[in-house]
Amino acid sequence: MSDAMVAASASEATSGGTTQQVDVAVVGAGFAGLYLLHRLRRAGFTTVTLEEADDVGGTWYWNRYPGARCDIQTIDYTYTFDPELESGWKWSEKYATQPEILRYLGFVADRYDLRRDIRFRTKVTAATWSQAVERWMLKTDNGPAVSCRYYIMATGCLSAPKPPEIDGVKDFKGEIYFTGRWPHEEVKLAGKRIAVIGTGSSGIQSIPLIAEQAAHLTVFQRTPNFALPAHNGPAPVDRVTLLENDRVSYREQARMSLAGVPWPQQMAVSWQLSDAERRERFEKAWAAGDLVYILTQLWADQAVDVDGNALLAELFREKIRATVKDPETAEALIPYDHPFGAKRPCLDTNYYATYNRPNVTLVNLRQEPIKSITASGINTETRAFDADVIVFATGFDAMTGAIMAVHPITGRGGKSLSDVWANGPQTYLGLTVAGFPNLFMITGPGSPSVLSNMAVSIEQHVDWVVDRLIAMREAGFTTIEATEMAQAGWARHMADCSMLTLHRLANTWYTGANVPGKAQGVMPYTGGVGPYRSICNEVVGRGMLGFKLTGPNVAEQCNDGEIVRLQPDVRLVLNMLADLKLPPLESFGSQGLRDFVAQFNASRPAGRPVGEVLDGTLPGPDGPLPYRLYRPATPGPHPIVVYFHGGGWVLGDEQADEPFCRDMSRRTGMIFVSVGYRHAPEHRFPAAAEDAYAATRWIADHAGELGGQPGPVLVAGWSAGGNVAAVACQLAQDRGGPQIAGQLLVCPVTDCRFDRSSYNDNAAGYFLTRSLMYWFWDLYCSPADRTDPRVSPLRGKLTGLPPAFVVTCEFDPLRDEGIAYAEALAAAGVPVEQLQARGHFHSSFTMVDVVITGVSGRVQMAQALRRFAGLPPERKQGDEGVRPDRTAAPREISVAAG
Ligand code: N01
Repeated sequence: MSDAMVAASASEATSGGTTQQVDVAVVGAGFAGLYLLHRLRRAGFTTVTLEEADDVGGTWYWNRYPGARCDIQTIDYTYTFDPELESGWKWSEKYATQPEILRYLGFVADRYDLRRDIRFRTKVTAATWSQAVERWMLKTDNGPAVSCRYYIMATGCLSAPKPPEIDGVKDFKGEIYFTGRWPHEEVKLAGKRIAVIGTGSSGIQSIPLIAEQAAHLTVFQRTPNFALPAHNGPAPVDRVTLLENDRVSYREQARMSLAGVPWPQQMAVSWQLSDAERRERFEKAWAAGDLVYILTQLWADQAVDVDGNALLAELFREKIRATVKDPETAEALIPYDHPFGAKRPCLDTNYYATYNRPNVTLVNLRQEPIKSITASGINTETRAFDADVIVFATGFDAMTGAIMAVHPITGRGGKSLSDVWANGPQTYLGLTVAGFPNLFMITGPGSPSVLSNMAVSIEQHVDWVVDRLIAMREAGFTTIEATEMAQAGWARHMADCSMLTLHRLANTWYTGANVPGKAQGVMPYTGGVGPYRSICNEVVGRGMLGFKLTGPNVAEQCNDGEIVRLQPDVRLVLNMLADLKLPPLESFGSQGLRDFVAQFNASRPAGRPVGEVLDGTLPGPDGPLPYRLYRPATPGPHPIVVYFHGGGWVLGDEQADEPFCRDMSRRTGMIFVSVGYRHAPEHRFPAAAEDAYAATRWIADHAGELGGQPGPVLVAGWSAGGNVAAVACQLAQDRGGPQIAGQLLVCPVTDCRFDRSSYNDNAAGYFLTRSLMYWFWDLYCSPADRTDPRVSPLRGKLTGLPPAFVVTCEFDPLRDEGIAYAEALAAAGVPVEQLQARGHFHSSFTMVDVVITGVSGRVQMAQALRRFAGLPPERKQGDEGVRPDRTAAPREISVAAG
């Protein structure tokens, strides 16, 4: 349809009123809307921006309460798209005030002459997609409706203030202010009795300044928050120097970082550091006064592990106790209900010290909830507080509130966005929604947005969207829409990412928990800014994966699929490995590959502390075999697990899977004895199998001497170690002992057939490749021997074997033979549970402390071993924060009849 015809039908649709016709309509003239307008115009799109306020600024237009400042250092919280703009503005402080940021946005608007395309004082009241004309029709409360091909919401994440949900607000006879809608004219607070409700960032920034003016300030706190002193002043010299020495790479590092500020990935984990080292790191962060720094730079497990986090939270609490003189007030101000960072922490100036002032009272609403607001003040359940002014610092209907404020947004087939999002926002990449063609959101739910430096995330989203519109125009496409499959895949990936962090352990606006009745779930993307950017780029690189594109004169294009099927940390590991650009591992030769693996293992943390680690040797069929024993710190005697490492019968030793053995010893409360068996090509089949059997028998016979429980042992192994563990169970049965109480087989080799699907599906790209497996087989076992059950246990006699827990990983060439073994055991009447780990690769479970999403699998493995040993399931290991992934629950395989 030509644009003239579109215009005609669009004006008919507005019952005679004039309709403004544009290519793109943008809602919002804040950080995102201004940059959008600039880029769209430059790209030659006709554009209008609709803005409710009477000037530019967005959040910085509305939030003018005393003390409002940004809490990302201003040299980072700034546009970076134009070097001349960067050199044309100099920030005056480390953290700029709201008036300065607003002046900056005005300066940007002037510089690019943006205001002429902005309709101020204009609210969009409804938006409807017309499939017939392939355009959006926007109704407004001021001036003509707008007909646009593309509708982009740049409405901000924290723009819709939340109603206070307290009875009696309208009865109050004094003055009422909302931090998020602070008046433009001066508010006179001096000498008044002031009540502030709310202690989030807005409350914490404004309370010290209000206290300086008020006759008396009463702060009503429902939940205490962590606040770090900003130490505001000039921008820190070291950061400015870093930026000015190489602006391009500084900005690029920010774009690829976790949170949009260029700090490196922290590698040291809390338990590798002494108390003194941890304290030193904490003090440095406290002095730096930088939220992103303290959120990311102390130790690697601070944001993913409740124990690692608790160490930091406790140091924080000490600071609050040391600052607030009255111990009862101090205790009330200390957060205990959420891990540090799970809820948005705050940046403050004199916040805690303000409670030492004689004119400030803290009311702990956990002890005396607000009953109502009256004509003269606020009544709690136990007291009445008179006030001349009430300040609501009660927050926002975050992330979805401003989008849903345009109501209804009606997509294809008359679907309303509020219905589609009734159970929480569903998006693809946080940018688009299936069923709503040509609608984009900037920093929408499902993107890193509020967990990042917004300036960086906004620029990335704007560039991505405008570049797509340009590419579509060049290719002749006129509509773009996310597919349901892509959107569902993104929801799964979002859920996988949020399993890694501690956000879901807090009641926070990140999850919608602050708004009564709102569907709850972690709304921002928690996988990090850099990974997110690379995913968005990958979508484009893979032919707009997950999008349907149509146009009048071109064939429809739809590469349907899920952009990320790997677990997020697995994806990072595989990307890092891919960046190494290694040749095929088999090309190293056996000794070369052993050296490579040894070097690789030397750089990883050894694993968490256990009670004792002992080295020894045991007699093998052809000489002594080394072993390493891991004893739990709990009182013994403990059951013993005989463990066999992975490495394709060629690589590794009794120390190769040390982090896994330590982790499992702690989780199970059992002794793990990791055995160094002989390797190919020096010792070919059946050396490894015979060693495994001999070691199992010897360890069972000497359990007492090893400090273990006499009686049956358990066996476990990973990969080729899983193979020899399975074989040891069969040999024990054939040869009359020892007794084995259960077997844990993690990604085991079970058969010599290479034609199962997983060998093809996962032939390359997941570290363990098909060609590497072929090489391992060739080194270990001649073709004539391969059907022998001592190397292909799937072909053995399975009836009567010990109960088994078999783990397989989706992206592993060995996946299907593991599944086949579990099914064959079950068919033979062996009790079997099987964990099919979605999104994992061959090494997921042994890369402890790297692949964090492997925790829930190891928890289940430990529970299985304890069940096999007749022990109760309980063993606390500090990662309660990492809840088991319900989608990855093990399945019990029923015993097939006959
Ligand atoms: O809002 P909040 P905010 N009765 O939701 C309490 C950004 N920001 O405006 O925690 C009593 O954080 C509520 O209690 P609880 C920043 O991302 C940035 O302060 O729900 N109390 C909480 O204490 C920030 O996170 C800057 O139990 C009630 C407070 O009100 C986000 O905006 C500055 C209540 C609300 O805190 C939101 O911050 C300011 C009730 N009925 C904000 N309802 C910068 O520096 C709510 N509360 C860039």
